[in-house]
Amino acid sequence: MKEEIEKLLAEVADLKCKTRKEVEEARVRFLGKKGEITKLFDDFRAMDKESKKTFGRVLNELKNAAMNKIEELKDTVADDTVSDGPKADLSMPGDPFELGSRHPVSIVRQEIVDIFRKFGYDVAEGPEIEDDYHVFEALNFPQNHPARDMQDTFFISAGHPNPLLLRTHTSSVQVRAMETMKLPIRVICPGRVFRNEAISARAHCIFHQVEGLYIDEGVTFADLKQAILLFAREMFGPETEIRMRPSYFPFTEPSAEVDVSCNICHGKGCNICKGTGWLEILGCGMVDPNVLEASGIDSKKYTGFAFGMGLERIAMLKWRVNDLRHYFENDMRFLKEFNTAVEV
Ligand code: 2NL
Repeated sequence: MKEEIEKLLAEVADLKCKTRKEVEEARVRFLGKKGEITKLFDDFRAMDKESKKTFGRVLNELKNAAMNKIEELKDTVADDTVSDGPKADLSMPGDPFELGSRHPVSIVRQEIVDIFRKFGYDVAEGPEIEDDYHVFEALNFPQNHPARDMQDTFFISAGHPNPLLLRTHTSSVQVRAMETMKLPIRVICPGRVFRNEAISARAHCIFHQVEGLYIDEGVTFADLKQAILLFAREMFGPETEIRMRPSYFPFTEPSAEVDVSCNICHGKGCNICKGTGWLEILGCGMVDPNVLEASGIDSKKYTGFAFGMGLERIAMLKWRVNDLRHYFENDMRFLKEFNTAVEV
């Protein structure tokens, strides 16, 4: 037993391993269930009391020496546990972090709002779920106007004297501005609007508008024309001309539709302006006295103008997109065309 212990002590002290696998093999050889040191312990148990006294301490020293050596070797050898498979290629590029881009409708909205803010307008927003009063009644829509029909408007609580509905224009936000803001009022109201329409290349049941309103003493149609001309030149370039055609809206009198000169063909005729040299961009007019009075504004003292435009239409003209549905489908190939990275 004595020689055996000394031999194993020397072997343990000299033990050298290059890999984890070799360390594990050494552990099994000395300390495993059938290992050499384990076997000595089996013999030890069969010894008489006297011999146990002699060998107990040295045998434990051998076991501790072996355990310490194995732990020590584990720390010094290379970890080859994954060495059989291919090594990771640390020169590979990482997964790219995709930057988002602004939606074209958001880009156009921001541009329009920024221009009117420079002119001194405040930005106002309001609820998408509105009541009949703020969408139709206060805006001088007659009771039998087709927009009040279920065919054109999404009603939420039809049959009620003042039913809830999804707003069909952002004019309701301006009505709320007239009810609450101090005069003079200059507001610009961007927002999402809803109409019960069949979806096509030119129409969608959800779309976006920006409307503007200016009310003060002595505001005239000449002020409206100048505001629209300055806006058009900021938006479409300093060479831009505008023309106004008479139109009709229940909430303005007189009313006009505004065209801007086509900056693609400069009047020569192209398929965007359909050969006319002009592109329709907005509707406007002098706020009807009935509309002012409905919101408690004295129409003898104050006058105002208002205008509204569809953002999808302006974005279609700006980027020459021929189908409105692109703006709603969120196809990454389309959205990536507008690669103005979002600032964070
Ligand atoms: C269009 C035409 C327009 C207005 C909107 C308005 C709002 C108030 C009073 C009077 Cl509170 N008018 N808004 C006026 C004229 C035209 O929009 O073609 N929009 C897409």
